[in-house]
Amino acid sequence: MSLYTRKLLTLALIKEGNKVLLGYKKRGFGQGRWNAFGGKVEPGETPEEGAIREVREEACLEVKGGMDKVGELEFTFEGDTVLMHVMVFAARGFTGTPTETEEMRPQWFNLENIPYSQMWPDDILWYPIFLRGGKFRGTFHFQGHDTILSQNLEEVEAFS
Ligand code: 6OG
Repeated sequence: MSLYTRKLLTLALIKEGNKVLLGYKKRGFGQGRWNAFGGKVEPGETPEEGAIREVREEACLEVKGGMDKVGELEFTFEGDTVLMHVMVFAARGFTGTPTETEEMRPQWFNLENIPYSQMWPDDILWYPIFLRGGKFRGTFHFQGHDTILSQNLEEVEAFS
């Protein structure tokens, strides 16, 4: 029996050529950090549908051609019974121009210039796997929002 309450969330990665699109989170969880787009999966939608909706709501882009699942992450925080189960997707394509919303300020970053010091501390560990086309599964246990107390990260061939 798990003592954790699981919450299903998404993270949508948008890469084009040698750039990735990140959003500066203006409010809510992870405020003040650059992150991919995402949020809670709503009742009646699949995680992929949720990720596509979040890209629309937070970056004003329309995903085209669907998304590939590239990662599964689980986050827990010392003293907190919530387990965040984050499904990570990569858009196959998109249309539109990234536009600032109430929640996010989107900006393209060159792959050599990803602002890891202003991102969640787990990102620097798994982005390299994603950027070379790999898939990954990871668990991270945090103290506060800045310190990873324990972690496990593996590259996987596929998700079962
Ligand atoms: P809203 O509360 O905005 O959804 N998220 C994380 N992303 C990264 N890269 N690292 C973490 O390490 C994260 N924890 C949560 C999932 C929160 C958004 O933040 C992501 C969601 O996309 C702890 O609805």
